[in-house]
Amino acid sequence: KKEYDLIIIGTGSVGSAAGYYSAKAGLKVLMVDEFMPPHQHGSHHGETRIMRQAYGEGDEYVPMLLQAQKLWLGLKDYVKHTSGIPIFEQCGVLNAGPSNALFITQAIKSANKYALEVEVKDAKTCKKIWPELQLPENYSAVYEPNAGVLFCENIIESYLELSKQVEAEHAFNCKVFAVETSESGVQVKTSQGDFFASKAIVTAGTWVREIFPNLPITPIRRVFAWHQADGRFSYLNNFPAFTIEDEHGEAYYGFPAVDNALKIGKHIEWEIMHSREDRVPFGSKISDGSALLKFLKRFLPGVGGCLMGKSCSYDMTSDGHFIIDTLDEQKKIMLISGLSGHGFKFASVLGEIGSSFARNEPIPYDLSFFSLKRFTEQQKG
Ligand code: PYC
Repeated sequence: KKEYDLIIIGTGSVGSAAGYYSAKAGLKVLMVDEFMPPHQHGSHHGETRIMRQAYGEGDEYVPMLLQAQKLWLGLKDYVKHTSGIPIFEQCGVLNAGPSNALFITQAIKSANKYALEVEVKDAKTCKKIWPELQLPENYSAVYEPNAGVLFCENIIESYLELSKQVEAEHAFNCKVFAVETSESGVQVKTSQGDFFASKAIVTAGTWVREIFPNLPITPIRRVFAWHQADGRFSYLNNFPAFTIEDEHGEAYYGFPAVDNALKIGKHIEWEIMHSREDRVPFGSKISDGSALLKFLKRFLPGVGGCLMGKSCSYDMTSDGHFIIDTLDEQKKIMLISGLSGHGFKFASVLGEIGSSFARNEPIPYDLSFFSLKRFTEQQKG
């Protein structure tokens, strides 16, 4: 019988961190993934992600974000002495939108509540600092100088390498069919046989409902693309990563150009995937390029043509907030999913939370906001 203290189902962003932190803390860990991580089948590919703390999605996230950034800096420092690959670039992040928009007002509120270092700027001031960016007069921006860009595949590779050093086991290209609890623990049925553990953490994203069909998580397809952009858009010219929400609530995000290519994407749009075949490549739909071009023409007119794009997927909840909760009465299975397209920046701290759960240690955050219960309460209400 193959027995562990902890089995992790889904070794992407959160799973790779959870595996490392748990094995480092002394647990016997098995990390499982259907593919060979890092890979392009979920939500963790595409080179870069934004790290920001003044959080337009709600101040409930900020205590976790503070710890996440500490962990990223720790990982960056550690990797500097080993593989040397980039982990985090502190290039600053600009969040912009109509001055009265919820995202901006919540970002400012969260910054005030947690005394985060931010600079609130009007459109005119932004134009002076970043003339490449055209913000309408009625827009405001929250600039976070300590925020920046995370290198997602590099991070997963680093966590995987570190997890091996602390003797976590890997079962990759291994499909999970079922996760069941019993008095003695958890049984995970897979294409490589059955595994047993005291606890399990489910960090599968897009297709998690193939294992737990009743979860309130919807897979949606999203796209992002790299466009031609010269040195004015480089972080070497002080050009930041950004999120911009327009007056219709449509949100876009982007990164400073690297090697004359600027990556942008349109955030949430409910392009629901009913099966894996629905995750068609970038360019398969007219809207893939047209939405991005419309955005660029209006806000970043100096950016040029599309060089390359990719599709990805979000594990969406109906309110766009994460699910961090236990799945069973015995509290042996923790679910960290429904990250709804804004989760990568939390991977480090969510991994640490998973590790605390696995070790029966107290979790130092109020996770009630992220409970599964909220969906049943919504239905009753
Ligand atoms: O949370 O900053 C973010 C983000 C960027 C793209 C998708 N989510």
